[in-house]
Amino acid sequence: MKDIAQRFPENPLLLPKDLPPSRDGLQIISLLNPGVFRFHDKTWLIVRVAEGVAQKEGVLFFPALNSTGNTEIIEVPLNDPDLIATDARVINYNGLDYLTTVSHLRLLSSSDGIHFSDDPDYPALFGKGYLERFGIEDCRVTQIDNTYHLTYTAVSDSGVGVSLLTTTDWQHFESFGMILPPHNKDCAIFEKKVNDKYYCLHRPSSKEIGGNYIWLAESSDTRQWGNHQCLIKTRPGMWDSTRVGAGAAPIRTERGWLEIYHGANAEDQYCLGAFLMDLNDPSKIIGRTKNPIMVPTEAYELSGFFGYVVFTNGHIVNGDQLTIYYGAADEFVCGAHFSLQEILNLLS
Ligand code: MAN
Repeated sequence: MKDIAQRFPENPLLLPKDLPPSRDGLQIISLLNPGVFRFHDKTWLIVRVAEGVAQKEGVLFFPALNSTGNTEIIEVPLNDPDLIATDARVINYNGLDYLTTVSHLRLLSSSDGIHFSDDPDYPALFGKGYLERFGIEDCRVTQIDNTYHLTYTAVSDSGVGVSLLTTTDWQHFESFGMILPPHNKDCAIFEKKVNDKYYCLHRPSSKEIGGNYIWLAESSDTRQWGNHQCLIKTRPGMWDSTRVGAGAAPIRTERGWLEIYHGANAEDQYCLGAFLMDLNDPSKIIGRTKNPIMVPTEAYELSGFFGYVVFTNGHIVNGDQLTIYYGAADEFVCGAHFSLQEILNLLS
């Protein structure tokens, strides 16, 4: 299927081999799903680094942080009847869920938005405490005045939730703990208040009644969220039939708040679409794209750690040009340009 993304010819911008692992005994399996922001006249990525353990025949190794914050390596024979390992991303052992990789977040910067490098002055962020035992993932960055708000997925055996950090200098961080408890992820805070209230999009999930839908919430301080409303649902028979989740902070346009979101179908194929919220009342949806604006088509999107995936949670806006950074095949970091006008014209 043809889409309207203009992919960078330099893609993939980052591959797992481009960075060193955080410690001996681990290997980087994927670099993916970066949050994006401008700081000191540069474009920065806060990249999810997913690390795993080199596998040996007949045995499955997987990492988890222990109570002191160090990585522990768990070993299970592949023929163990209590092991279910059919998804590259998650396993179930003895009735409990684990991840095959543990993620942390690394800061990389670039003057041209294409070539990114790390800087020892800006250290990586690792999961802390029992709610981040299986790592931290998929950080969205929202700048409100001089403060950057980081909403990220905190993963542990207690569940998957959204936690908040703030910073002004990217060297010192203040933690506000888990702001949206399990099961919840894909939280993007709006960059401007609407009618004197902060807003965020988030994605709770329900296994019984309900589904994987995008919700809206309000707050007076970005920490305590209330008045939750269900905004965007999955659409049966379409590319976003099984799950939908917000990308980065909504983009303020003349016509409304434009949100780029991901949608997946029953085959776990991830595409991108867009919807538009009313400028003065974001709970009113005034348009949604019928077809995806981006579909996995390139080799680096079709095969990798988890193929047929394009997933974004970070972008830069410059006039009509929207530059998204995205995770391709859950393994690589890539970039693509869009015209905002072209996306707005596809809403119905
Ligand atoms: C899903 C996938 C994984 C991720 C877990 C926990 O299984 O998105 O990549 O690690 O959720 O968030």
